Amino acid sequence: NVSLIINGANYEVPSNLTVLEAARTVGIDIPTLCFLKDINEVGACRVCVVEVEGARALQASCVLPVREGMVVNTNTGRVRNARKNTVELLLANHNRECTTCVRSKNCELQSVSEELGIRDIRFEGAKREPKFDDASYSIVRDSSKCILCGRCVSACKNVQGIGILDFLNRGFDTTVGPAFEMSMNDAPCIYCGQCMVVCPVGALSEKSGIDRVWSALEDKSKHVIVQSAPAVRAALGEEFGYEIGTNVTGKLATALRKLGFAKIFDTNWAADVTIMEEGTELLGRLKNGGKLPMITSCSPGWVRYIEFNYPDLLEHLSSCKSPQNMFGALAKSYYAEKHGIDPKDIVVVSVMPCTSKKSEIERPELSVNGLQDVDISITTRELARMIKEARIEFDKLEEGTFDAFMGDYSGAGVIFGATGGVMEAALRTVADVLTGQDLENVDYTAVRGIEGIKEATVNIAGTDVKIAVAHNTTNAGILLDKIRAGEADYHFIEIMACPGGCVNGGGQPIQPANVRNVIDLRAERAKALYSEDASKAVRKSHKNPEIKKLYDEYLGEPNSHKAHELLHTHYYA
Ligand code: HC1
Ligand code: SF4
Repeated sequence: NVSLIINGANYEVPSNLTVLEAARTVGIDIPTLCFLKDINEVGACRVCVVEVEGARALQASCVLPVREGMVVNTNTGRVRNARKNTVELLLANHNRECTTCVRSKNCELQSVSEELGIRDIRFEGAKREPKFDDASYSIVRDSSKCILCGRCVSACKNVQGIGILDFLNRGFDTTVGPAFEMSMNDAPCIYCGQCMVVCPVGALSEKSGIDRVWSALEDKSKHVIVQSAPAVRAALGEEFGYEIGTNVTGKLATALRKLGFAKIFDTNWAADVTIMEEGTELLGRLKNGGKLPMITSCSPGWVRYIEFNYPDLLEHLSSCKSPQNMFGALAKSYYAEKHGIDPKDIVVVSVMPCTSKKSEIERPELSVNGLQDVDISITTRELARMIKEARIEFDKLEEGTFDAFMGDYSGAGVIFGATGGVMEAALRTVADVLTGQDLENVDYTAVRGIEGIKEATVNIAGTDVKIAVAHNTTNAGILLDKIRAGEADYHFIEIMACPGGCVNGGGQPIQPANVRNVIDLRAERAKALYSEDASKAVRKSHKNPEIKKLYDEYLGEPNSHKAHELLHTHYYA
């Protein structure tokens, strides 16, 4: 421990803290802007400056280690004035069109300006004009909103291990973007959106599909159905004031119904289908000497990552389409046939915690009979905006349920949204098949939790199945390097592109740094899914009655010819 004086009072704090952390632990708040714990600790914006006795210049507290005997002042005229100056300079050339900004009311620049009491801007900068990169299906970048905090650069480089974004040019012309000012569409960006959820302002946002959904809903010639991904229910409530980690499945269903969709279905149902197909594929590979380890293929950011960076390992990927696309393919075949609807008239909308899903649905091979599996993919955030625009009072909604046919799901389908969930869901089914029993224990706790790479050996009916689970693409890369070097003897691997899995996807509600610094969103949102799983009577995909019906009435066996045609795909080097 060290003792120091902050604002005239003596404190003893652990010696490994920064001044910012020390102050906050003793209840003295210091404003920050670029700082994001563990991700961006660079002292770039200088909003967190403090006065330290003996030092001439003000110091950025987020990168300043505490020292024995230090005397710190966080609230002098000089400090307040410096912070104001800094923010005013940022505002001087910021595109301050707050009323039309996608991040209005959820903007950290707006908040800090308000907290510092900035009422006019003493500097007249050359205000930047909107400058968009909107060439991709997933992400829109507006450099006129960027404040050069570096959070997106750090998230892409240090969290995801990718490094698409960097600082370009110098001085007044400094911007952030891919090298050579290339579009994100031309860079090997995986569209995970991890840059977006850490952006404090409106410089990075999803490409909105809201207008297309509204138009489809108005079009009387269309039959518009919706599917909602596992992780959406774990976070949507945050947009309406619910505590982080609240499961809002019932209200989500009612909100979707009120928005006017003809049927409200659930991607969880398709996750159960995925387990049938993927589990069978794994058993086949184990039996017939197929390519091992087999790796999951449901996270489109992850699929892009392996396509760009490890094309030599593509044979390891499961041939399964993602649940999102399995759902779409079955909606335009199974559902259409059973209900006598022309698939051309069906519009499939998906609500996803993900920005990469918007690009996934455009892949030409993810189609059936010339129709794309999924027509429009919107994020959890966009759904929240639609609910608000429709003036639906979310907190007052009754608890509803999803529609039968493609809406009933097992606990296994729910946990897909958290890292380790796909693996656990698969093990529940594979273990029953290999033992020929209805096993009672369905909790594979070794694959739960937010450790970066989890490994386990599960003995099933006398066979040791070696598994691994990785989330975020840095960890994915570590496992792939092992496979490439011939040092991995796993049978099955789950990989999700986002840290924590889909619950922390790039399309989820954006929490500001002051929340992210103290709450682990990955863990809290995952709890919402595991508790729903525990509450379900049916917790194994193959026990879901609607899944049995799908195979009995339509697909025959998992991995049948028809299943292959509709539900499997291929990848590109
Ligand atoms: Fe996911 Fe998936 S779990 S990829 O993380 O396999 O997005 O939630 O919908 O498709 O089911 C995302 C979540 C989601 C798919 C499923
Ligand atoms: Fe990097 Fe992901 Fe952002 Fe692309 S979407 S720039 S890969 S963090």
